[in-house]
Amino acid sequence: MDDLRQWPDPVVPVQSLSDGGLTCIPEKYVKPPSDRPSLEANFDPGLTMPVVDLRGIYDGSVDSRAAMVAIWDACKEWGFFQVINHGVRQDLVEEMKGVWREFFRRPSDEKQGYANSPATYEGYGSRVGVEKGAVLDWGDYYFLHLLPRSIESHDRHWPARPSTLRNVTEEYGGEVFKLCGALLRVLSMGLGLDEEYLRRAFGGDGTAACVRVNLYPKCPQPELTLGLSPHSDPGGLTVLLADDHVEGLQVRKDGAWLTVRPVPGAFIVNVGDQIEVICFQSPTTVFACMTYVIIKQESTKTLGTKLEPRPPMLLRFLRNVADTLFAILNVISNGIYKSVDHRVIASSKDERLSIAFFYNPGGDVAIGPARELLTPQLPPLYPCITFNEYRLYVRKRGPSGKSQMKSLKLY
Ligand SMILES: O=C(O)CCC(=O)C(=O)O
Repeated sequence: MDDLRQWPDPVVPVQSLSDGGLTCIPEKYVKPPSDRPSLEANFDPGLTMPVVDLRGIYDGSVDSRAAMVAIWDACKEWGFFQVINHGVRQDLVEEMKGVWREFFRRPSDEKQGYANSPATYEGYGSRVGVEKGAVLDWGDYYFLHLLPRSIESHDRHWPARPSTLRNVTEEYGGEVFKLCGALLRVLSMGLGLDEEYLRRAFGGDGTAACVRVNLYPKCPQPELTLGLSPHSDPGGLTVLLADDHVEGLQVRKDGAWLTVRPVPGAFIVNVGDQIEVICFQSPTTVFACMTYVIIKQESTKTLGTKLEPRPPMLLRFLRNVADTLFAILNVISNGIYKSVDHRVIASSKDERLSIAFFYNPGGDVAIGPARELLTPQLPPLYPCITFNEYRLYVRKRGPSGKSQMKSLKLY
């Protein structure tokens, strides 16, 4: 579907369904059995997301090295970590949650005045992706561009009430933006690059930021649906302010979905697709990548001939071996920050609010693997495309996990 002016089906805010006191969710929210969440067995006390104290990073004390190493490890093993002492004032954080809760309590007609379109997503919405007849998620959201100033959402997209919402959101955005700058420096250093590398790659002063405030209303049948389908974040870094009282975020770890327990006062940070693309080919993965590329190329050549539509068994076997090797080495490699699938489960007991801040490359900045991390033997695995092109690609298809990124791979 190429017409991004309007949604393919009428959009009904989930909040209005939930407030209407439904006992069964409408068919279009019911996920196929394989995509439904298991609402138990998702805590593993021995496997908790790393929590990093950033105080040392800011004051340059002896703890800073330990914090940096913890961030690098978390980005490789989890693609996610929580941060405490992150430098964003707690009263501002509380105000941010307060103004947005208040917005979602405004009358339905008022909120509908900000209804969004798939062209830019700015405003009040309830769906992601424009595939007609897609199974929907049990959540509403509000999306705004904050930076650079040249693309900040136009006045008409900003809710007029509560009257402090815009100031609070801009101030909060400015603070979290600084936090992301500090984290990006740490990530650059972990790749052996100069500390401004990733910020420059994102377009320097043209680096972009947007915010998505998610409201997951109470759901009468949370076992049949999801608040937000599995996806990796298309941009650079995400800083999530999760609900203090209601859990819901699940992260895919070693093939299983783990529910995140937010630490009070912490942000949850995750690596987006653009960072994975930039640092994908570190020297430590040369062996895995070369094996993978050569065998994949061979089997693709064979696949392409009319005479032999399927690759011979040996090649298929080798390709499977290469895939497995590649996956194993990815996990243990020193040089990869991963963007990882996550999703949100719905709750029958409580409504949940979360605020995702996205730190992204400038829209027309072309992102591809860092040249510094390539070797002559190693062709890039991802094409170089602008962030706007990538975002459009993702939006047209809707949330579908890491398959978005994998489908772009050159080999
Ligand atoms: O609500 C959450 O916990 C996660 C939100 C999220 O993943 C997103 O907005 O992209």
